[in-house]
Amino acid sequence: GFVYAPAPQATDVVDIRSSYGLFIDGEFVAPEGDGFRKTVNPATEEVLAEVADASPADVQRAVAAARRAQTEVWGPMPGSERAKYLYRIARLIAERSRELAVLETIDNGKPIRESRDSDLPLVSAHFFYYAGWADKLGYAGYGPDPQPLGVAGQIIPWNFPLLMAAWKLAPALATGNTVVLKPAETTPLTALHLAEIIQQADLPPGVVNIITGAGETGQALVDADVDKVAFTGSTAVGKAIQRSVAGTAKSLTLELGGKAANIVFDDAPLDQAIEGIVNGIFFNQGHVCCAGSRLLVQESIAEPLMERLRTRLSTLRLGDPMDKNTDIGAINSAEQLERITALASAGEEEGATRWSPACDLPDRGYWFPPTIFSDASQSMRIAREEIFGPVLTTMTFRTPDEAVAKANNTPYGLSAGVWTDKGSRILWMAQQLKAGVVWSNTFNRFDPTSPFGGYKESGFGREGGRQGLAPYLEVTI
Ligand code: TXE
Repeated sequence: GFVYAPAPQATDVVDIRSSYGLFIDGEFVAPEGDGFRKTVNPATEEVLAEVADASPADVQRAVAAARRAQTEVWGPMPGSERAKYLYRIARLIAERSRELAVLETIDNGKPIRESRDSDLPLVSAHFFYYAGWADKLGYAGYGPDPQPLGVAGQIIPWNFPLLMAAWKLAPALATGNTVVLKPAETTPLTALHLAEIIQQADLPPGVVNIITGAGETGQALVDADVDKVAFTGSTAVGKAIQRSVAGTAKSLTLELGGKAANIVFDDAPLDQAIEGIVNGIFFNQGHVCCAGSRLLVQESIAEPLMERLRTRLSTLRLGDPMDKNTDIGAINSAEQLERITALASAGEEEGATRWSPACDLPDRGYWFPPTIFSDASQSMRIAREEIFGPVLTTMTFRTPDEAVAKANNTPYGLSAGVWTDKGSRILWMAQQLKAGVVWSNTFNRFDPTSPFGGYKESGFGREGGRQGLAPYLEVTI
């Protein structure tokens, strides 16, 4: 059954300030325009803090600081020295991981078990990994180290706030670029506490600048004097950014939406597959760009598999994200809840069968129950559009060819999952699937050594691994 208890503010673990300025040139400063916006705990709707709204003039101040730091300090610095700073940041994040996990959970709504056991370990691992590259960029032996691009403007979403900051910052800094980073307006707090860590690590002023605000601030950053724009977010905004940088010399990488197929063959290890399906779509309330949001099941096992899946869903606990037993936390914002609700209603209207386990949703906060659609067809909106919530759309297939055709029948191409006992089939499927990541007999597994990124409208460029260095260098290695 489902349990719920009101979320405590947990101020004994993390010291949340009532107001946050912009982190520019190594200091927290007031915004020029005097604008602030509130960030709330989505599980309680309580206001956590007010956060500065950076105006275009603030953005320019941050970019100028980054430019100076890049040309005078960070660019000329030997990679071995840059590595020391990155190792220091990695260690400080690991030391302060409890505080950061709690802060992430109360600003984002994700279960503490996930922020503690998944987000935070991956955040420090990412800095450790790229610290190791900083002094090895000339390894190919063709001469001096490849040069950085210069100043990077980075814009990130709200689903993995600190992890996305790490994915953006670590490779940019390791390669000698400086950064102006804008977190999402509903989840700015962990990036601002990371700014404190950056101060604590004595990073030279201006190497990392963190400016808060909404879409207008992001747009001002894209239009500013930056050499590179790196964006993770919606496909619509990604395309708008692509139009903005067209006709400039700015380099661009985009990590956008997804509609991943999780494909289960009749010879799959079923216990494992059930866990993989649940993890694939309900991890982080389904606010995951690579979520396994389309379940493709081989027809012969569809009925028993759905039966087991429903039984498993009935054991998931939705409620207080700070409770260590919670599996499904809060939806990040009222806007996102509206989007999910509208798409789920469209699924019903288009004739799919909707099912959720019996569950009482808390009175306050933003919540959506784990939901499965069966009898869905490829033309329905729930099979085509990214829902970005705890909603699984199920379809069936008979042959491997049909599974591939259905899996690839989407404008997206970020990830896919294949569940089967046959190694040869896994390899064949991995060749056929048009997706940046193909998991076999697992899902949502991340490691800083593996490149991640999309085909088609899921974007371009890779983050993670050696490939994640290339988008920040003039000459790729
Ligand atoms: O995204 P936005 P939203 C998808 C998901 C979700 C939908 C909408 O389907 O339902 O997008 O989410 C900044 N110029 N994903 O509206 O607006 C914004 O401030 C520059 C998938 O929250 O794309 C934030 O920092 N920047 C995705 C960031 O872009 C702009 C993760 C992302 O917000 C801007 C998030 C502009 N014109 C949503 N407008 C994934 N791939 O993981 C907004 N921003």
